Amino acid sequence: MIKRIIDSSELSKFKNAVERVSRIVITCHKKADGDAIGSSLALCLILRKLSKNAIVIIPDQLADSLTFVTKGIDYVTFSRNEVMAGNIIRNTQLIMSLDYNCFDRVDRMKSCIEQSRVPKVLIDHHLNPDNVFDVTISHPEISSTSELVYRLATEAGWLNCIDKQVASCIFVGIMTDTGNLAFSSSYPEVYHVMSKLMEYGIDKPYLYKMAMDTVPLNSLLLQSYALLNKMKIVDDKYALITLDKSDLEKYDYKTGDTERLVNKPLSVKNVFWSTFMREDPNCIKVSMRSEGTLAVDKLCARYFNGGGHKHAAAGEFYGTMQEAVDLYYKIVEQVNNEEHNKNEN
Ligand SMILES: [Mn+2]
Repeated sequence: MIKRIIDSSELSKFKNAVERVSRIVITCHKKADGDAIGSSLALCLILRKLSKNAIVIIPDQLADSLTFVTKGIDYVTFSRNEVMAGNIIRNTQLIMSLDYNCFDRVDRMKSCIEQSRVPKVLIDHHLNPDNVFDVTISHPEISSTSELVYRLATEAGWLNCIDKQVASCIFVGIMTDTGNLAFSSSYPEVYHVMSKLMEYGIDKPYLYKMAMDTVPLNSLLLQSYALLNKMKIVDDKYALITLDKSDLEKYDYKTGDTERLVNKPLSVKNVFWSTFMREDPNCIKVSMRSEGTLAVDKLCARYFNGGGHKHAAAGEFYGTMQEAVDLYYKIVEQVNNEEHNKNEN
């Protein structure tokens, strides 16, 4: 039995908001990951079963590696058709925000959404959601937004709207956000949810292969190059990988090609903090992963205008790669001091 977690007043506000409208726009964060696209499409399909005119609008181009999730499901990419997407947002009656906690995360779609006067619903598992939503279903303790959509459908009495396609989208979202149930974010109930999803006859080996174990050749080569030539292990405990513009060009980098690269150094014995810096067109993109007590969301918030989860976070740095690396070593010093103090106490 899966425990009910959604606050009953938020749940009834959510159901009322849905019942009152026919046109619904579902949005997720830029550079959608498996959870963002999986949860958004799953909820969209559920709402369509409820005879709603629902559509997913993602801020920017979906990574090639995730297009398998969208097979047979229509959605709109804002950056590819701003006029049409803008019109849909202007004409919708309800906007849902999935897998992000503030409108800064939707890129150029932000102003469109902010200008809209229709009710806004948040369904998310990131800490500290902005206080701008009419309905806030925020559960940082839940593994993924996809799991939250499953629970929401269950608690709203919409279980009959879940079919194999919906279950597959949710399954992919949970799988990608929990490292296939390996991370600390997968507590016992996630397994219950996964087993329920399997009852819909999903093709688990296929979804695993596509979501967790398929990369384009250039991505494999870029990541191999990064590990071989651009990774530094600091004090046997921390790892830093940097890729600058010329590295990315050499390997014909496309969005998604460095997916999960930041996790790889953690497989080295004793390494419990991994940082990856990538020179994007307008900033240095910073990703961090950790194990144990080190909270990288705090580091990303404090130093890199970012955030995320305790063990998986990201941010941005405005300056040169060298300046970002210099800042990294200052943070290392500070983390070292904190580790030292902890050991003394
Ligand atoms: Mn997520």
